[in-house]
Parts: sequence; structure tokens; C-alpha cells
Amino acid sequence: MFELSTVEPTTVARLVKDIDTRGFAVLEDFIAADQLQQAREFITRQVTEHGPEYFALHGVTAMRDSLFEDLATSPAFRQMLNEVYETGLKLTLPSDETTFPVIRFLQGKTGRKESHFFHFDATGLTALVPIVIPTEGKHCGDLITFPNIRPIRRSVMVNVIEKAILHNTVSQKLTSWLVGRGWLNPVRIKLKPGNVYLFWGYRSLHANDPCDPSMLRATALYHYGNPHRHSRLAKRLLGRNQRNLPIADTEAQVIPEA
Ligand SMILES: O=C(O)CCC(=O)C(=O)O
Ligand SMILES: [Fe+2]
Repeated sequence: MFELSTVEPTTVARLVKDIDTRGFAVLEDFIAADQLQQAREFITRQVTEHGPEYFALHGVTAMRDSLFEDLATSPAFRQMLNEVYETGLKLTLPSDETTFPVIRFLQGKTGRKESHFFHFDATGLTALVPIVIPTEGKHCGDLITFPNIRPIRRSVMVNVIEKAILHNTVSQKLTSWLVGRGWLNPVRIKLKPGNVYLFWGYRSLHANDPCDPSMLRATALYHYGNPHRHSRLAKRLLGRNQRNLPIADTEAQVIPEA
């Protein structure tokens, strides 16, 4: 079982400040070595089952008896996310708000296609838990982010329009090309397994850098708190809009809004 003590208010304040100023916060060595080892064994079993191309697991039932389930159901982890969300975004959430976990397995040729997919998450706060990260080669699957480039929109319509503009193929290719040429200057986060990274997923345009197709990059994402959860309009419009996105991103973003 995942053991985590309640976070101190000073830790919450530090995390919020780091996300606001640097674009992300790090909980160093949050996952103990033996838990990381077990999580990697789970990842290896999944790869054996699913094969060598890109796939993703969605929701806690796909992650039974693993660190990923333990994290998703840990009251202390949820409390930490809740306090960071409510303090940093100055919004409240229902007391039973849960996280929606996704594990992405980036590998093979299709792994490349799922990279540089710049997007805003539907949820306010995102916790990224890297488990297997390549260490060799020019591209090691860093997280690339343009942090905090928009506020939480009051208007669902503005949110929908921004997503429609930025999530289409032309914008995707353009952003990826500009990043590749070094003409845009995003924040690059070198991911270290064992650490947990927090950022405002809704406010930051972000994607992962690709890695060598022969290597595996496995990351777990905990999406937390949808600012537009009451909006039927968001559900309808974003539901439709997001079905046009690649499967992994579609589900990662649609389900928290359901
Ligand atoms: O795998 C990653 O590093 C990021 C994925 C992501 O942003 C998402 O699934 O929402
Ligand atoms: Fe995301």
C-alpha cells in the first residue's frame, strides 16, 4: 500500500509558488525505490500483453494492484492535489473529487505520432509520474511546456474556441515545427523516475518530446479538478471536439469531464 503523510501547508505554498513561477513543481524522490521497481514490473507485464507499439491505460480499474491504483486511491495524495488546486487556482471542488489516472506507453513508430501533441488538459492540475524514461539519445521524452499561458476561463465558450484553434492538425504541426527549429522557447522538464511533477495542465500548452522508437517511455498522469465540470455546453462541445484527437488524448481529456 502506498504510504504518504499529510502534506504541510508550507509544502503546499511552495508547490503553488513553483508552479506559478517556474511552470512546474517537483516532489523529489516521492516514490520509494522498491515501489518504483514494482511499478516497473507492472509496466513490463503490460508491454508483454499489449505489444511494442503505443498504447495507454485509462482509469483505475485498468491498474489494479499497482502503485498506480494506490496513488489514485490514496487519501493523502488526493488531499495534496486538492490543496494545491484550491490554493493555487482559487477554486473549490466537491469534497469527493477524485483523480483520473492514465498510463501512457510511448514506444515504436506510433509513439512518435503521439509526441509533440501540444494541448491544454481539461483539468486544472496535472501530476506527472514518470516510471520508465530513456536516458540515451538526443530526445529522451522530456515534458515540453508553455506554462501558464492562459488563465482558467470563466467562459466555457472561450475555452472551447482556444482548444479548437490549438488542437487541430495544422496548429499541432506548426507548434511542433517551431519547437523543433528552436524558434519557440518552451520550458523543458527532464523527467526523473521517482519524482512527481505538478503543473497547471489546463493553463499550460504542453506535450512530450519524442524518444527513440526502440525505447519505452512510460508515464502516469493524474488529471485533477475540472473547472467546467458543471457545464453541459463544455461536455457537449469538447466531447465532440476531442473525439477528433488521437485516442490517448481524447480519452484523457474527455473522461474527466464526464
Ligand atoms: O506523457 C506525458 O508526459 C504527458 C501526457 C499528457 O500531457 C496528457 O496525457 O495529458
Ligand atoms: Fe496533458
